[in-house]
Amino acid sequence: MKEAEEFISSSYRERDKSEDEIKKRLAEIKVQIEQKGSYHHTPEELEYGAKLAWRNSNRCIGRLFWQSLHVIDKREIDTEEEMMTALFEHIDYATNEGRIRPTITVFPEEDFRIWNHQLIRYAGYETEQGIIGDPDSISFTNACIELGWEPQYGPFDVLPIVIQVKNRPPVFYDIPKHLLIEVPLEHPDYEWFKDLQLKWYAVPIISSMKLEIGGITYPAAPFNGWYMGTEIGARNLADDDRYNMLPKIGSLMGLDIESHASLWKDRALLELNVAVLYSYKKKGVSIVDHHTAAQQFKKFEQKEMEQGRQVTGNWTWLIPPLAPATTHIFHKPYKNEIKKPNFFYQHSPYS
Ligand code: HEM
Ligand code: NRG
Repeated sequence: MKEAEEFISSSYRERDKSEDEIKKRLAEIKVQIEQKGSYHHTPEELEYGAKLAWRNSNRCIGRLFWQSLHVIDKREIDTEEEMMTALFEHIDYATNEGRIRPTITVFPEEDFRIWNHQLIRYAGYETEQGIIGDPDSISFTNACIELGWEPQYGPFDVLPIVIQVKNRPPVFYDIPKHLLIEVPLEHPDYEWFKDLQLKWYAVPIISSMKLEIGGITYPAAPFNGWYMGTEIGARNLADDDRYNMLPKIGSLMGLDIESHASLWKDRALLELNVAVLYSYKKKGVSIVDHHTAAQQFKKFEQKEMEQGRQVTGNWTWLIPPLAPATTHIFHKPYKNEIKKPNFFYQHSPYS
């Protein structure tokens, strides 16, 4: 009730509702809580609550666009098949042939769980010859194999979507090929770059976090925006415990990879990131570079200040992993206070 009160009164006020409406709605919620121990959000409360959860996401640099989030209300679904269909629809709507639309689908408050970290992600296999694919996906990939999914042992195998409904055994579904956009990576100046046969998928759709609004928790509420280039070029393909591509790229660039002081890592990292931005642009898939993203975040800070709200943020996540000190974010502190509604980590349903 206390969480509901906080959410309803502050969000209704922001939406220019009267004190009378707040009172009336809270009385209604009180009855619902007394009768069933919980209450039901109106579609408007859900929509605005999801937007606030994005606005309050301290690790996110993309928050300028919080008001444009497209919220799909799927709280009334009942079966595995319905959930699968809703997830495919999310992928299709959000991908939008490359002109990515920030989208969230909200599933029922209980009994529905998505096992994937992201709806679209590459498998990782631990083999006798070493790791193939994305090392970050190894444990989930093993869970999929145990459920009967057929491993292909390629470097970029798209994992199936695993959903679990009402404590029934989990089921997996392959994402239809026509719904997937992937971007093969090439470099504007280095002909050889495409021969590395690197690629990444178009849309990051986080599906492992829970959405909390006004005391109600939604454990399945996958959301997406578009990528910032560094997520792919400075982390996913670069980290030595991910695809670890820097040594290969540095060598192909003809750099002295034996000497730290040659800054071969920095130069390889830079060209990998150039390739990511160039390739997404060429394929017509939305992406933002970290300088533009930081400028957009600055605009978000200004707009929030104009509204009399203090921007909270997690500096360690907000600074980009490439040239951080070239952005304004690096040079100021952020208060990492957790406001609600928000997205939170939750226990993995497997392992
Ligand atoms: C984190 C960018 C949209 C919620 C992040 C991160 C980046 C980012 C770069 C840090 C990720 C990392 O270091 O792994 C963007 C961009 C968007 C966008 C460019 C384009 C529109 C969204 C949307 C939501 C959202 C639509 C939710 C509705 C979050 C959350 C995190 C995050 C909760 C933290 C994730 C975690 O803790 O693992 N975002 N974002 N973002 N973003 Fe955004
Ligand atoms: N770094 C992760 C994705 C985290 C969220 N990033 C976004 N979110 N851009 C990766 O896959 O590289 N979003 O909702 O757009």
